[in-house]
Amino acid sequence: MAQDRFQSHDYYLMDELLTEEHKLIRSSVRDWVKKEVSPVVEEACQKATFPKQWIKGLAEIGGFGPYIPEEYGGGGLDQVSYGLIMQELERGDSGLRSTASVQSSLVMYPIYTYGSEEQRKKYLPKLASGEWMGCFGLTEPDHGSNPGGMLSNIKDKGDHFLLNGSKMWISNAPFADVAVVWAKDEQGIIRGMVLERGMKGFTTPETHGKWSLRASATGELVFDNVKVPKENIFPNVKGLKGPLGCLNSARYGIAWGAIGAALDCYDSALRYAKERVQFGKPIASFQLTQKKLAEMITEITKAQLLTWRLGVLKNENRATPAQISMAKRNNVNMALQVAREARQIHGGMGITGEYPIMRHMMNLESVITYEGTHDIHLLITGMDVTGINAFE
Ligand code: TGC
Ligand code: FAD
Repeated sequence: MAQDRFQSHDYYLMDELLTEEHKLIRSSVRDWVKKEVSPVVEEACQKATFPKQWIKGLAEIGGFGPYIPEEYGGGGLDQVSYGLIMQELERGDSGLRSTASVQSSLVMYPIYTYGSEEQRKKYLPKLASGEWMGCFGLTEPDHGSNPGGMLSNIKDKGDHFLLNGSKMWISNAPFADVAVVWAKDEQGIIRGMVLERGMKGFTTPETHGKWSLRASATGELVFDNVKVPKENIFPNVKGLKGPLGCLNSARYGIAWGAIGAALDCYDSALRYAKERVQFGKPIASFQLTQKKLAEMITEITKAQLLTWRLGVLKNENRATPAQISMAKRNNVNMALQVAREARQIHGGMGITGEYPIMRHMMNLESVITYEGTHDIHLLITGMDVTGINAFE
């Protein structure tokens, strides 16, 4: 990628709603992304590798467990700070944000929220420092949007459970040291547990051939009679609300993250439109280009307002799952549309790695599907406003 010339855009003076601490956190993450991510991200995507050196940096900037209390190694920050961190990371690359949001919201959050004190003390500090990386296994080959139908199961064997089944499409799986896994017990009740790499019968084959999120490692989790000690089961949650509760937190982070990707595309398109001359004029002087740019910044601004308000509600423990669904769906779709328009503004250059556009666009094709697809979130909103469940 050419030099990272990103400058952020704040059309509605949203910065006035942020504290000095928020702005400091945002600028330190932005600086780190410019210095450590932008110079290597294009090559990492071309080669489909996750740059492992990012782990140390992510830990240093507080990217793992920003809102987990400090006594467990987390940052003790509020939800707006978490959102801003996700925004800046995804400005760099959705795969980078994925790595951080899985670790924070899908691994640390459930251990903190559903785990025993021993589980919290054992895992959280190491996850916060990046010494251990985690993954989250909910999706199965035949159960994606409908995780309640999962087939992975545990059988009580006295002092341990025996786990069988498999998970698919699991971010961070190929290198994860621990996995938060959801499986049904003999009564058909979903239980959560922590697996550790090295447990006999537990393997994590990598998924190859992705055209999207190429800088994020994805894999399967395979459980072949894995002995899971009883102390590894989460004592404080039972049922589908366990994994779905984690998704609230991760989807919230994605709603912010998508704004980062959109801002990067818009910023690049605006600069390119002013610099690129055709028919003797900058292409920014053509009304059709101005329409694209004006609509992009309008949609970004609406998404920023939505997300900021959601952050305030989340800080007050008042954000509902349906409100989070609305923001995830709106903002990811917005970012994808912005990326597509930005690609057009860049002309042929828009398909190259000289600019971040095509990479963001391809990444967002995963983001619009994972953590609940675009249509599933629409149906969650539909259910919320009508009171009628379209899934039944
Ligand atoms: P349903 O009967 O509606 O609900 C079952 C129980 O769960 C409760 N619940 C929630 N609790 C907390 N938060 C939420 N968002 C919740 N939504 C529902 C509900 O109250 C009920 O509780 P209880 O006590 O009555 O038992 O469930 P359903 O089977 O009809 O499914 C509903 C549906 C389709 C909305 C849900 O299953 C869904 O969201 N599907 C999408 C699946 C999904 O998002 N998978 C994501 C996998 S993880 C991932 O993609 C990580 S990508 C990471 C990265 O790289 O960044
Ligand atoms: P399906 O559920 O088969 O859906 C296919 C299509 O049918 C979609 O368009 C969907 O909207 C539609 N559809 C399904 N049901 C309905 C309905 N009732 N009404 C209308 N339309 C419907 N999962 C994890 O557990 N952990 C991870 O870390 C993780 N990381 C991922 C990383 C990547 C790169 C990707 C691509 C996925 C990841 N996932 C992860 C899985 C992800 O959450 C699922 O892909 C997603 O939930 C959709 O499931 P599916 O792919 O099986 O699609």
